[in-house]
Amino acid sequence: MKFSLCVLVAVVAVSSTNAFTARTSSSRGMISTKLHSTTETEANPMARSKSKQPVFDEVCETTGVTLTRFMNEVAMLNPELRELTTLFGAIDTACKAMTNVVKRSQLPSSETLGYQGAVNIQGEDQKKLDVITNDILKRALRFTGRLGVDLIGTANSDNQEIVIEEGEKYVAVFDPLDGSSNVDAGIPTGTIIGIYEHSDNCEIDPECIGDECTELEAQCLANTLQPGTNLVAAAYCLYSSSTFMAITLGNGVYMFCLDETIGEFVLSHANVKVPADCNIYSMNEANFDKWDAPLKNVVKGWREGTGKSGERFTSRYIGSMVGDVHRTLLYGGVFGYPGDTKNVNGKLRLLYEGAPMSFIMEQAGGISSTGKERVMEITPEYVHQRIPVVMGSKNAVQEILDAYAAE
Ligand code: FBP
Repeated sequence: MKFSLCVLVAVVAVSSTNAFTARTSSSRGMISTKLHSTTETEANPMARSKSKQPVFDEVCETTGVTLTRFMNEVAMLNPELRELTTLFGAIDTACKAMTNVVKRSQLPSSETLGYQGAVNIQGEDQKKLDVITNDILKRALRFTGRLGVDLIGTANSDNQEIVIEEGEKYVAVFDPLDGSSNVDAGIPTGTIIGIYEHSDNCEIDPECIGDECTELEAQCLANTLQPGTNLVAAAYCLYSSSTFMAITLGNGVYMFCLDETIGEFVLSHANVKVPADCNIYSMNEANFDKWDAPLKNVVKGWREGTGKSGERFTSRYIGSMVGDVHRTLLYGGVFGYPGDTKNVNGKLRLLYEGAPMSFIMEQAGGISSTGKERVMEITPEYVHQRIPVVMGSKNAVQEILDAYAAE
């Protein structure tokens, strides 16, 4: 009864405005526009074109909208997104499992302590948790049957494997446990996920053998190398004092907090907007001397209160991208892992860190750039390509872009 009551309330609530009339004629569009306020949506240059924007029925948020319910409503109002919402069902379950594994990981009895004793394709020591979280999410996504080619094994920071499923719609890329170097100290970590549409020129005959396979697999791999502007959805899950999941389907950012008493992610922040102005920067300052001059000058101005805003900034840096970006979305600020004289492309991977997090930041009204280019417009040349990234409050990030442009 609560569900229909809730919806009923919604209709009545908005009847005074023109939204109700909208409900009778192609109601859905208007309702979402209404709740997002028409002007706001029009003013949000990042909002996907109307036809691509999923619509939500948000009025129920006050009564506690679970992620499952939220996705059901999205599917109901946007039948073309039904398969995508199924994927989010798997992501929901996997993130609940991963938050438990992470939380228990430091218990003496835990099997997940320490290193796997192997290195991943990038020569980094692999933690047992990296492998376990990779398997949890890979299996959860695979068994939705919704992934055309899940190059998860390949398109993530850890190991090599391709799984082929015929004829489905999406490709998933993800970093199963971003910031895993912090996990043994109980510092926040997270999972980052990007969902692309799977293009058809990737039909692999599972019977293929030898070089023929590798040729076709390479073609499929290329299939994943899409710019962020092709993302249909992105999400991160933060494992910290609370477990948060933030998602975008191309029409705003929605955050859900895990209520462990009911085992559900519950909508906690609807249509998140990162403050345009801020006084926080978040970068590994140990690399300061190796940064480009434009960036150094801007950060120096922020430290001294001589920057564009005249505000003296403070510094916050967890060293886990998901944690630093989550705080930036809520409090405002500039998070970045810029290039420097040692690592010209910085440290973050474009495909499964930079692009998905940039999609979320842009959908929240922020900016994400290399300093010179919009991260979302860069097409990866290879899976583990790294990219310099600065993202966050638009006026502060713009200050960095202006400094580079003036260089
Ligand atoms: P991993 O994907 O290997 O965890 O590395 C990414 C990361 O941990 C980011 O989450 C974080 O922003 C950055 O590296 C921290 O790097 P550093 O320790 O050099 O500041």
